[in-house]
Amino acid sequence: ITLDTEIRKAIEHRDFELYYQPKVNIKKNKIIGLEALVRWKNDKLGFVSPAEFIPYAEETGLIIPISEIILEKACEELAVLRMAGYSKLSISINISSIHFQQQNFLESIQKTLEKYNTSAQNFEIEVTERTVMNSEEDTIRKLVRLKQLGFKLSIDDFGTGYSSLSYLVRFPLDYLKIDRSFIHHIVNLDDKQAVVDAIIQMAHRLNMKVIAEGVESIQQINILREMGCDYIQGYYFSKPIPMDELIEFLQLWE
Ligand code: G
Ligand code: G
Ligand code: NA
Ligand code: MN
Repeated sequence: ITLDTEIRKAIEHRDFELYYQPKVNIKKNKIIGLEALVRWKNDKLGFVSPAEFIPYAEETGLIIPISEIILEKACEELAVLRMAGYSKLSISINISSIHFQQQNFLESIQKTLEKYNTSAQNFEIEVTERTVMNSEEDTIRKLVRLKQLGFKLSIDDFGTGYSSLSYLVRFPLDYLKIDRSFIHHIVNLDDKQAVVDAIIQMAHRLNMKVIAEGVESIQQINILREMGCDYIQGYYFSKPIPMDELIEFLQLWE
């Protein structure tokens, strides 16, 4: 009950923030984009993890106004990033399956882009396996439309759901993100290594670029580089941080 009251207040006050985590091209040692991750700090509850409040927001439908706030803040902070001189970096947004399945999902997203006078080329959309497993026709239609608008598309947390690569080939996806549970043991466990290697090779055959999530050590990077993984995301480079800190991070990186 407290959570419900507090979330509604937070929506009213647009009290959600975005933190950003860089994605690094390991062949070129270059930052190519940022993933936006929502953060909520509440007076009474402290930092509430999105792992906690997003599922609740999905159950109650509050995810719709929250998603709206997230997208608007991403547009506002994209302008900050561009002002700081970073003209090419894209921002990835995680889209909840509940939001994705809304009938007016495409219209609402386009309206927000127009409101901020920005284009889809600046953004990537991350959907989970769970999202694309629902109602195939509608999913394909929406993903194709998002691609036509200019968004890049990622399948997130790959390996944790029920999809297979042969299934994914029907969707117009640009990136496959290998879930961090596979990356975690990649240094010690040969079977994890074999799975990650196989995912990378198959994704490449299907013309997708591969992003490894949750990378925390140089040993993991070396193995992933050898396997031909394209991009890395994880604490090894940076935790998710607010946009002002991220801009400082980018300046130090160069
Ligand atoms: O960033 P963190 O590890 O705390 O995120 C926990 C979970 O919340 C992850 O599954 C992540 O995908 C999800 N999450 C984080 N930010 C967002 C967001 O902006 N939108 C949605 N739909 N999910 C998010
Ligand atoms: O579900 P999704 O992949 O969007 O969730 C991303 C979450 O993973 C973020 O909340 C972020 O805080 C977390 N994360 C990012 N990098 C690392 C990492 O290197 N290690 C761990 N354990 N978590 C990470
Ligand atoms: Na994600
Ligand atoms: Mn993920």
